[in-house]
Amino acid sequence: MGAAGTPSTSERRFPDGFYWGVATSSYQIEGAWDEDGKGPSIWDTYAHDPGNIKNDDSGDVANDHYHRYAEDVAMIKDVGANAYRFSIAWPRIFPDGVGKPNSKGLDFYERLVDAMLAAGIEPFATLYHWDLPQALQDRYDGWRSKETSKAFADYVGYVAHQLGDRVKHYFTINEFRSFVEGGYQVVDVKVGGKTIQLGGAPAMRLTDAELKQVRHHAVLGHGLAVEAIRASAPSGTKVGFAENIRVAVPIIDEPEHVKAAEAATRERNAGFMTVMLEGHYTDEYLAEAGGGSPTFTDDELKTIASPLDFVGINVYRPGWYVEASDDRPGYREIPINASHPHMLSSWHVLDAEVMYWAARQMQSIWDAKSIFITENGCATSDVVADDGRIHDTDRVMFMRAYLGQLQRATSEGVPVDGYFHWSAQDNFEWVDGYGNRFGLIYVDFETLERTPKLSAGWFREAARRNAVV
Ligand code: PNW
Repeated sequence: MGAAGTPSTSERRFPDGFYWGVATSSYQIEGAWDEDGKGPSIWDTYAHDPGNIKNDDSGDVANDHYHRYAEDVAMIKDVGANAYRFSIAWPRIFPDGVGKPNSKGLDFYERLVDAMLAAGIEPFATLYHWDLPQALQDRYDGWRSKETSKAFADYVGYVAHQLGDRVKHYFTINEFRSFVEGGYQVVDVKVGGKTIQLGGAPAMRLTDAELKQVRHHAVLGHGLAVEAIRASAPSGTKVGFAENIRVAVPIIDEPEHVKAAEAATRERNAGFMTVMLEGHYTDEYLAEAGGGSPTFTDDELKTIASPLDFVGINVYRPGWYVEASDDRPGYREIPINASHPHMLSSWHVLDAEVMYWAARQMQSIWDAKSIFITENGCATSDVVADDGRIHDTDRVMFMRAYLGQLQRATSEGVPVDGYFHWSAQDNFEWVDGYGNRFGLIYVDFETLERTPKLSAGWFREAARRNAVV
């Protein structure tokens, strides 16, 4: 507000009705890994195998959110969020992947959703955040088989039918790219004379050609799930995906470079985002040297590109910097400099402008009409200070910068309808265990006590003002 109580002209406001959300996923916070009839997931198996996760951490107990959900919903309300993106653990609902549903598993999500609604928080459910029922891994080799895509749709149809009176927004699958590339093509890297396996569950080592088929089954699972939601949820239910788009950032903001970056983003997301939004694979993708071509039918492509109500993108870092080129394919990649700043995670190259370009390209390449930022956040080296507070100034810097770029996009008419901060609270990280803290709320993993960080206060004020503060 300006001095006279009028909105100041420098206020960087978001559109009215903007959703201010926080996000989590089931395996990373729930714990209760074998309670109330839940079946094992591939992440239970993977984390129980010594050496796979730093310090041999696992999600067995995690944040014990399964039992503390009421406290957690109250804290989400306290940080000022009006939306919460949580994920549903498939093996809680179908312990065996398919067959008879486990009513106790569903009961948990009903309690959680009811608590959110009572607190005035809009539930956004993600239906797959990588915790595949182990039974489907054993039976079908997971997403190597189309049977898994079909089983996914059956599970989704059931959930949408059961929760449809209360949950109006669904994300089918979280980060296709991460679980496909990371899970089905693990790679060895040498670090200090030791060989480290990079990747995660189910830790398969497929060829490039085989990997393309897995990608195809993942996007097919998404399309079948969209159809299942249309068939089983009340009309008005909205659905989209949550993909970690890799974004080409133009090195100069001039039309020729901007166009080159769009071409690069479209091509480099060909196996996921592009086929889901365009209904065909690009010629370049199909012709990639040594990559083979997935087997698919025209009907499957139609399903994969089922119309969506919104698109969700997880935005953390620039994928590449790009400049225009006279040579094919019309763009050239610029390597990221060794001294380029990054956040605590070494992969987390810092450049807030990726937020602007990610949102803008969803509109300019694919004419998206409703966009959600389904994840954005960073790990920082948080400690409880002598005064009992957690001074995560770098997370505040990060949020102000990224949300500033998102506000820039909305002010130019890019239709962004909400933002979900990753994460609501510190949690289990897929490879780093409990060492990497992404939360607005600090969690002491000995006592499970939760404490809002400095950044939680920033978020609350931004949400209250619906503006960058
Ligand atoms: C996301 N990258 O994964 C996941 O959806 C979350 O489950 C996870 O906790 C979070 O990020 C933080 O790690 C990512 O390389 C994986 O740019 C890779 C990247 C970004 C996010």
